[in-house]
Amino acid sequence: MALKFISAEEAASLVKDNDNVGFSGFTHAGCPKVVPVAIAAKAKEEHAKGNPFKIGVFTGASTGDSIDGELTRAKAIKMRTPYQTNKDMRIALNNGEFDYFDLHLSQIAQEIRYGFLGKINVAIIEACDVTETGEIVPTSGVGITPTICRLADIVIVELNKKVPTKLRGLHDLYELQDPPKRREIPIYEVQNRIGLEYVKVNPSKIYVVETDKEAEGGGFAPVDDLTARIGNNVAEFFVAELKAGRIPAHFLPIQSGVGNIANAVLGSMGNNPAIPRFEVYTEVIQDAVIEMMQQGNISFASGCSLTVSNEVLNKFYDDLSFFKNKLVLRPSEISNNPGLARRLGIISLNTAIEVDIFGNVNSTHVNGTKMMNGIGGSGDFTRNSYLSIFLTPSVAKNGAISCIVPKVTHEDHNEHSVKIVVSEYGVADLRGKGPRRRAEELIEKCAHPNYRPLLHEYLNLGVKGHIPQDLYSCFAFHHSLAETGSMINTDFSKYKQ
Ligand code: 0RQ
Repeated sequence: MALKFISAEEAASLVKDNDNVGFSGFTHAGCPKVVPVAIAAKAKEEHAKGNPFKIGVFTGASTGDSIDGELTRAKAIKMRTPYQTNKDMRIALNNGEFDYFDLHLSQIAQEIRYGFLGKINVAIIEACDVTETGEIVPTSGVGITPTICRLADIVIVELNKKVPTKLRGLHDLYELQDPPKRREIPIYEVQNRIGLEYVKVNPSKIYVVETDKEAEGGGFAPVDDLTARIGNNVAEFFVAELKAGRIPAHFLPIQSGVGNIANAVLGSMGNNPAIPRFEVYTEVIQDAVIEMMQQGNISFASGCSLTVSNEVLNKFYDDLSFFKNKLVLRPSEISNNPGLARRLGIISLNTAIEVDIFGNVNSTHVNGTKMMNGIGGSGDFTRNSYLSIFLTPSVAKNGAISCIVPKVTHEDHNEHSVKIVVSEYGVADLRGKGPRRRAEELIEKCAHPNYRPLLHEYLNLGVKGHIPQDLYSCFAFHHSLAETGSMINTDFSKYKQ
């Protein structure tokens, strides 16, 4: 069957008010770039005519500005799930302009299949190849592509000519069956392949829009003193764990979160000669992973996306023959699968907004109210990893905020799942310790020295019980920040004792 080629505007006209639209990709990687912009323009036109036009936006994770930024600014969103990092979208969702449903990234595809989130009407997929038989080869990110392609009535393929068709073979696309028919996922080693190189859909529902848009990868900040100190602390911790036999000599697969700190930690691991070559089983493959594969420090990487700068992406495309048997891209329900995290013995590395002295972590909400990005994959991995590690600078906003607090204002990962916390000052090992010993460890090893006396004062307020949490003053740090502009002015004597 001949494929139907249409313009981006014609594709946008296939999307109706109130539709639920699923987008390919994960972070900016693999996301469509021209059809969402055309949908945003259509929304503005409809609004100018006084007509309603808002869609549900379903993705693998965050996206590029062409989706989250453009659709937010066009006021074209009724509901968004599951993760975002866009500045305009963050402001809009915190203003309550649309419903934002944040959930673990491993779960989004199955929650769509279970029918919990409504019907997906249209799927918009960036591809490097599409055939008349309905084989669609994604680009640099997968996300929920197999599920939305299967369930949508219409599949709009953005065929991006900038991405080489020889990418075919990089992906391993596999969709889980739903209970009661689900079987185990036959991945026993990081490099195992279990699915297809493409998504297969009925060609009659495919429309193709040709594009040649560049990827939207912004790049990473160079490693600075702070991120280097955190990275070195992690690397030295790993060396000690190897020596103690708690990490096997051949090491275990690493999951590493997104951002500059995670990128710097991987770099420190690569620079430490006592850490052996290791594998990566993660969701986002960042610049450092690609560089370390070229240097031979990482032997294999499995992820959901190549969340790399454009410069690194182009190098990757140029050197595909080197990477093709060392890297695989999977859907998010496989890359983030809790069962696989347990089976493979993943070591998880994620960044926190704040950590409390008893070991609970806030990854999402500043002051318990303002959404930053979302939980992403941090919960998928933390709860199920061999060893869960959180990274955080000791302070934020030039020291006005301590990232180690008496009580987190929002709890994403609790004391039962968090094993290790690392700041630029050191490594707090929470394993096998009760609440009071955990608190002492976190204060002495991770808190900024300026905040240690205040945190000890809180711990020693004299509260009885297993966790000495003072319900009157547990948010005194945050009150002080709101009232004086800094947590350092906290005065516990103001509260009922
Ligand atoms: O503010 O942007 O104004 O400078 O928060 O903080 O230190 O630059 O760290 O970019 O790695 O983000 C948790 C948000 C950290 C991220 C979070 C302010 C700080 C700065 C950013 P500015 P940093 P990062 C894999 C795993 C959840 C999802 C996840 C995240 C800004 O890592 O979204 O882990 N994690 N996914 O100044 C007020 C505090 C603060 C604070 C930092 N205590 N109070 N502001 N900031 N601490 C990825 C995927 O799932 C796809």
